[in-house]
Amino acid sequence: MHTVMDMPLIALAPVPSSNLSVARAPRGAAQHRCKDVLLATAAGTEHQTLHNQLKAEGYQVRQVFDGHEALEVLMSPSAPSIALLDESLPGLSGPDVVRCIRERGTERYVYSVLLVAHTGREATMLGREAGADDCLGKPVHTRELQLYLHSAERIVEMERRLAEARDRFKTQATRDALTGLSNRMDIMEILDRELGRTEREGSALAVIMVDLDHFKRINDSYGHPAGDTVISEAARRMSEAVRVYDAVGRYGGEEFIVVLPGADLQTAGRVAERLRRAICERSVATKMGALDVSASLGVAATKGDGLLSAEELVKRADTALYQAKEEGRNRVVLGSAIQPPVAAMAAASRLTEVHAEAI
Ligand code: GH3
Ligand code: MG
Ligand code: MG
Repeated sequence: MHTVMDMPLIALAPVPSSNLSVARAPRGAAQHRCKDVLLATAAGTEHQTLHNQLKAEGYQVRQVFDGHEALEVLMSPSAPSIALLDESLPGLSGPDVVRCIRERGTERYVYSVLLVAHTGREATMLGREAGADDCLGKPVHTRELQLYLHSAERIVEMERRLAEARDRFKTQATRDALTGLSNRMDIMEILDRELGRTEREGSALAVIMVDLDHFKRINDSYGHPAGDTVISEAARRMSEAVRVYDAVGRYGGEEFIVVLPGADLQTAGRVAERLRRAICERSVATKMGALDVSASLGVAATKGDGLLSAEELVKRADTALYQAKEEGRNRVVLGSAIQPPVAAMAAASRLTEVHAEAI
């Protein structure tokens, strides 16, 4: 149990009644968050006193004595969210450090307070012009510092919550809730982006459309929840079977689309066969028992010559998929083999041979 004498002096400083609400510590997550602050002062100034005050306030202090070092810390991904910067730092001045981080942009917002010799209008305006959030007069007054830090924490906490909400909305807008894969809009955006790159670089790109076979029967016989389990497991198996730079998305229902940057038709055909096997090689464990599942896949590719749009590529892959269904399901059909039926058969048998040795 602490006695009044054990408490840091900082907590005993008088608070003007009009400032009471400002002085209150921020509520909620901010209180549990690791409090991290950058203290950048010239060596020999009141740095030790400030350091001690910040420690007493519960901050983890990163201390530097040079403007360039301060900039380096603030530009790093693990930068503290609050920075106290002396206006006259060696190397790079406090205002210059702030100007740099505002111009370059930091991963997260850095609330910056300049420690200034004169708090007159001129100095404050210069600080704000550089992008500082506040200016604090030297020598730093204990209680004043405490109040500035609380303001900083409120802003930092608000920014953290906004970033969290933005990430949550982004996930909801781009992910499919059942499988965690990219949703249709997101995978089509990925395809568009990759197609653009393909055309710039003159490289190949392939698309595979995947549709689970007789899926309605699974739903009808074992119920929708069991069907959901099968869809999720098929998604997981496909994700595991592709390279990190390939993208798998849920196109809708029990249909998926896979985007393979750099893959030509033959390569994509081999990947499709690997996916087919990954989906059907083991039954899927559901609450209704182990269920067998298979899929039909259609493949289309472009050489990066700009002749095919994303929609045309998908359409070609879809037509190939339709053909796979027609031919009896649980198989891969290559899109380019579609037009002349004889060539289609030749390609399909070629594919089976290639797979036997390559997969
Ligand atoms: P085919 O081999 O020709 O593809 O036959 P199919 O039965 O798979 O094709 P169809 O398109 O007739 O049926 C797809 C079924 O997928 C119908 C629909 O109820 C079901 N489905 C779509 N979305 C979901 C989902 O999110 N969960 C579950 N459990 N079923 C879904
Ligand atoms: Mg189906
Ligand atoms: Mg379908």
